[in-house]
This record gives sequence, C-alpha cells and structure tokens, in this order.
Amino acid sequence: MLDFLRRFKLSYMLYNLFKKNQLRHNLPLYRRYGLKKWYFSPISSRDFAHLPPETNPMDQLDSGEVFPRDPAFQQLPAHRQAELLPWSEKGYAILKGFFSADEVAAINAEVDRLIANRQAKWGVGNRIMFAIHQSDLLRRTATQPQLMQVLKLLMGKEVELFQSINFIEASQQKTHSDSIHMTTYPYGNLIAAWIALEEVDATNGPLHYYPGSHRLPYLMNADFGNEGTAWMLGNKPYKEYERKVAEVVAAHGLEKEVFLAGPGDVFIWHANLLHGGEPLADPRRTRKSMVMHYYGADAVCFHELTQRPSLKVLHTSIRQGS
Ligand SMILES: O=C(O)CCC(=O)C(=O)O
Repeated sequence: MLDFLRRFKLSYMLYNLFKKNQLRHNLPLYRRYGLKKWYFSPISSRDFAHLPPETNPMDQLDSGEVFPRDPAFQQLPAHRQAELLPWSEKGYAILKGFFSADEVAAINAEVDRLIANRQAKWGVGNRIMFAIHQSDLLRRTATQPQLMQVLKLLMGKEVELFQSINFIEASQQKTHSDSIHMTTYPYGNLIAAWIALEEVDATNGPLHYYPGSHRLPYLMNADFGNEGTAWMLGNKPYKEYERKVAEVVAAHGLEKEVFLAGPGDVFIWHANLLHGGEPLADPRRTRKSMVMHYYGADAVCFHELTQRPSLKVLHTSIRQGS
C-alpha cells in the first residue's frame, strides 16, 4: 500500500496544489515549450521528448576561449583563473582554500548548534537536509558573493540556490549524475558546490568523479525502464539506475579520480558530471562537508525520479535561525 501511494502521482499533485507560490514561475516556461500543464502537474523528461535535447548555451562554448573575455573572470587572481579555465573540458573546478579556517570553524559550530537544538532535519543516509532554511549563517555561506560570481561564470547565467546537504560522515554514495535527482530543461541548468569542512583523505570517504563525463548523454527514466504511466511513477529500484551508470562508465572506459581536500577547499561540478562518495575506510572518522545545488535561471526545474516540479526557494520561506 505504501509503495502504491509513493508511486501514485496524484499524491504529489495534491501536495503541490498548495505550493502555487513556489511553482507558478513554471507556467510561462511550460507555454514556451508547448506543454499543457497546471502548476501542480507531474513533469519529467518524457514531457520534453518531442523537443530537441536542448542544453544550457554555455555547454556549447569553450571556457578556455570565453572566460578570458569575461570582465568578472579578468578580475580574479591568476591562480583562480587557472582553476576555472578548463571547466568545459573537465566538468569540474577545484577552488583551493576558498573558505578560510575561521569560516570553516564557524560553519562547523553552526552545524553543531543545529544538531544540539534539534533543528537539523535528518534525511536518508545521515545527512542534514536544507539547513539553509534553519540558519542564516549557512545560507550566507551558500550564497557567498564570490562563490555566486564563480557559479554565474561557469553556468554563463545567474544561478539560484535550491538546496543544501550537510554531511558529518562520508556519504559513500554510488556514482550518479545529479541530473537524475534535480533535472532541468534545457539540460545543464544545475550546478553543485561542495565544501570540505575538515581534512578529507583516502580513509574518510572522499568525493570521486569522472573527468569529462558531463559530456555524455543525460541518463533519464527512459534509459532504465523507469518512465511509469500517466498515473504511476516507474517501479524500477534506484539500484537499476546505479547499474546503468556503472555500465556507461565501463563502456566508455572512464577513469575515476578522487578529491583529497583540505578544509575550506571547494569542488564545483557540472549538472551531468558522474560523481559519488568513496567508501569509508576508517569507520572512526568523520567527513564533515556541505554541498549546495543551484539551478540556472530561465529553465524548467524538476525531479526526474519522482516526476515533481522543483519548489522554488522564496526569500520568505527562509526562517532565520541565527
Ligand atoms: O558528498 C558526497 O560524498 C557526495 C555528494 C553528492 O554526490 C551530491 O550531493 O550529489
């Protein structure tokens, strides 16, 4: 029965019916793409199947050529420019020492405070979801002006913070592309920034990633038989998606890299970069980190697996906790 309700699209539609303020911005976009939908209707990649697989215009450009002409890029110090320049080719950028030791200490103290006050909203896999809604400090971290400027440069457009996740321990999450969880049309309108909040080495579950994998086709529900029907979501377990990703990695002979980070380092990845978390080799160790996901402006944003439109974060929906 629970599985039936989880897969029954009407349950999500009823929930969304009461979220008009956070969904109505989609209506002009639906009209632009010829979709006949209400603001609370289900949505998935299948709705765009009749259109060419459009992507964010930045994905057709070469960062090595366009960034040097960008005034915002020209103002960055030479070492940051070097970190950002190969973005188009690699699909990720590493910003060493982006946050200071004091900033990292303040973020960690804030997370401890949210946990102690029972304000932290724990999600699956021991992760704190959307703490940006409980903490002004974490929201300011996620929207720090220099970071937002870098994200705008990489996406070639304004970005809006959608979500944050704080980890105390390693995620150990299998390889995936964020675009199966937070999807956009045109594709490529999502970007993530991950902050190391302590030393991350081979034993406490570092991030892994596959350079260049962002250029492969986006894997969507149809690619692992999970499209479902007009009323029901697909019934394939998430493991089937992970299996499909592993198949793609093997078929293309992709080579995994691991990000060994110092506190304050930032790893930014493209919407379609294959990545995940390495196993925790030393179970006594924590792996404190915070990841934020941002949507690019002027795109339809939704969740492919649950076929729900994404709720826009309104300023009024942020409760200030500190
Ligand atoms: O922090 C990690 O280990 C993985 C995080 C991740 O894959 C994500 O947020 O998409």
